[in-house]
Amino acid sequence: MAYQVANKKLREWVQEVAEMTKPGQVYWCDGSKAEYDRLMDAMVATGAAIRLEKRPNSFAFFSDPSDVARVEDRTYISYPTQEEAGPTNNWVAVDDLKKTMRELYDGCMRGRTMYVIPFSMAALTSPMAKYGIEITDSPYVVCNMHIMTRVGVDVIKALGTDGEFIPCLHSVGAPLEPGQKDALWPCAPIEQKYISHFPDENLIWSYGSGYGGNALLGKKCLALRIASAMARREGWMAEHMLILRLTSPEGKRYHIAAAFPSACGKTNLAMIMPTIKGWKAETLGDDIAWMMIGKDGRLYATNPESGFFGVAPGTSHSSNPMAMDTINENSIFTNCAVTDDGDIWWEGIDAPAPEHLIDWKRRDWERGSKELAAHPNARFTAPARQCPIISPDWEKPEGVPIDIFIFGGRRASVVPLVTESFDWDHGVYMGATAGSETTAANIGAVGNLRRDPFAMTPFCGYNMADYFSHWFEMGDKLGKNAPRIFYVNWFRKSPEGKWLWPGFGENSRVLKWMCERLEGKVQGRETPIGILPADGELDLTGLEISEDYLNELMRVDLDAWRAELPGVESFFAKFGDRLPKRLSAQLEALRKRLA
Ligand code: SAT
Ligand code: MN
Repeated sequence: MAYQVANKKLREWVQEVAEMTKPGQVYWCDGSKAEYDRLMDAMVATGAAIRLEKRPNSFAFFSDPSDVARVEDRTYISYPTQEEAGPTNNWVAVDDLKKTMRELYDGCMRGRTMYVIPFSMAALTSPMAKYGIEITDSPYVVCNMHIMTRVGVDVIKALGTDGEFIPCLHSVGAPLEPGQKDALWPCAPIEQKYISHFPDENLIWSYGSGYGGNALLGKKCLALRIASAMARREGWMAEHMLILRLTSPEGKRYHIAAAFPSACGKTNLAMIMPTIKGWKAETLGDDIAWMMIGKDGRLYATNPESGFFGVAPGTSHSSNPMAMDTINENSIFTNCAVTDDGDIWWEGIDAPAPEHLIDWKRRDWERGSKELAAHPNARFTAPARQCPIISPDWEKPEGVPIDIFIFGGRRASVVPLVTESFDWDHGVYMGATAGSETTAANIGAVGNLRRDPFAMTPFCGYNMADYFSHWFEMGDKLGKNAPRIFYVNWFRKSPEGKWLWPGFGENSRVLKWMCERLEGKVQGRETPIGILPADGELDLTGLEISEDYLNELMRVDLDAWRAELPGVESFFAKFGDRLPKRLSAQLEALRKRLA
């Protein structure tokens, strides 16, 4: 151990895990650059990583083709009873799941180094900070955690002798026999993968996957699943939301938190470059928001992460220039293609495909090949501070006061460009019924509509019905200080299948309308589904968009909305008696408005 650990519980837990997993050695991480460099050098030496000549201190990794995304089927929320996990989560009783996993963990780190990573989610000095300790046998995970969280001895110091930490145990599940050659991306077969959460104990056990949210346990596991359960107990919120600051030409600031399912453009919106004159945007977070009611009664948000783990394909100087500038250096690229001159490439990046690439399966790839060079869920890991428009306040301990919540998803039809809720309860209904067509971020069929309440389906650490109640309770506590709630759909298509809305920076036009709603500058138009922009209210200066497209974007198709009601009803029915009455009341009110 390179430093003293005064926390007895931590020392005991690490020892207990080492006895179970039987690693070759135990290494306590200090979060230093030297540590990062050493681990990367070692991974380059084995061939697990490729150093990218074109990007200083940046590396490419390729996962096993069976280990490319979060595995929702293998993700468990474990309580003594299934009722506590609710109908949207996979559940196995605590004792059974622990028994199964203990057998897997037994000796699983043989021949490997067991790394102990002390990390903080949110700035160490933030009243919202939570400290975690991740134990992992993956040096790739250590390096990613260096970027995505605040790793360091300061956490050990802050824990003192008896401070609370969230134990996060991770193993790739691939023990090495003496003399056995290691895989370039070790992992376990799918049926042995378990991403398990024990919210009653604030405990995370992950086994068998080295990829993203399965393995970087500070992210979805801690900052959403465990944190959402803590937040409910403690009266705050842990949400799957980006945070952004918009400043009007008059200098007025608006803070927006927006929830979309994975791979629906959250990172793009978080780094938006407004196309409307005089409006400026700053990024505070792209994936997760922790929010607490401040002394003034408003809701304050902080981003618990310190990096971006963004979807690479489709990211370009036109879709997201700020992300492109963020990943120039000190970045990790996973499942992207690599060029002959040592740069990365993916489908939808600015440059046309070069003649030759190494694809994400480490094979030679030739221009014109029918196969994708980068995996659709290929990712970059980059430090948030490298984002050119990162807000100077992104690490402010108390966070920023939220004015606007946005929900949304990918819908080719039915849902208009933007709708404001009539009030908080209606907004909670909008969040609870949010739906999206599925993407590559989750393993499963792409393109099916699934209800994804608050974009939290894969991330809610307790019964979703109780989570809905928690939203109502937070609204009651916030009262007149509650953020206003909007629903957007950037993805509506024409009958011919063309995008109706240009999206990206042009989305600032929609954000501006929201801010003007807050100021009472625009009246909007009341419809049965909520308040839409009245004619002429959306600032379209300098945008070429046909009247037809605009009408279709703003069209409230009453028949289509009526046709959605039975689906919502059966979705709500899943929650039985636990569904808050206020939510069924919203459904009935909508049904009446549509009649
Ligand atoms: O792999 S992660 O869960 O971290 C990314 C995502 O799906 O949003
Ligand atoms: Mn996400």
